[in-house]
Amino acid sequence: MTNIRIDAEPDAVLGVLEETAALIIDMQRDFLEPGGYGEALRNDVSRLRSAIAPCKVLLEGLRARGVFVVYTREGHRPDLSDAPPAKLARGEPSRRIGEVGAMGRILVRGEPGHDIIDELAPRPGEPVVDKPGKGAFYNTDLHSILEHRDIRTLLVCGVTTEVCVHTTVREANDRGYRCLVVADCCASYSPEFHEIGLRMITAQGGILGWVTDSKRVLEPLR
Ligand code: TIU
Repeated sequence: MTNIRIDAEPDAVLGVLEETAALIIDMQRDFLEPGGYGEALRNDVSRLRSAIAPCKVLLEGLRARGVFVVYTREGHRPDLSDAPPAKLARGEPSRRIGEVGAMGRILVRGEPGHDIIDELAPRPGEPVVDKPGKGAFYNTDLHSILEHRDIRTLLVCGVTTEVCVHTTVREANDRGYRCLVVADCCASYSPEFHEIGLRMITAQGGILGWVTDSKRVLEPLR
């Protein structure tokens, strides 16, 4: 077992490398590329691209040390039977979930837009968890996957900071995981929400978890 110390706010985290996993939330075309769900919700999708390069560097460093990597994707069954009507009803009718966009049907599993962006394609052996909601633990087998590996600490990356990353961190925190949110590997359509979302995690002595960055994660792994 390899003990590691990762510098973070509000304080450093002591963990075990073999009990640490990277959780890459929803780095999908639907959120990061034009013509998908993010754009359908009237967002400037280019704002999320800042997270791509740091995620790439972080993943390369983590993989070199054998750290377990798990990906998630938000999306629904082609018949939309797993999508709550209240979620389906949001947005302009022609650009709602299930409608045909530039990357296939919006936020539907199996469509080009649903896939992870090419820059961060998962490697063989890295599970991809499909989730119907914002939180990665809701109606998925993520908790089992992590428990079977004795994972206790999560390095959380992805989009968007205040939506799926935040919801997942809250769910993980309640399940006993130590969450380190890797700030430069996350992004939001709203820079203000990104900053405030991170502050909400570390407030009150780390009420929901810790915040760090890719450099500080990789430092003890060199
Ligand atoms: N709209 C928005 O900011 N996010 C989502 O709908 N999903 C995720 O964050 N993945």
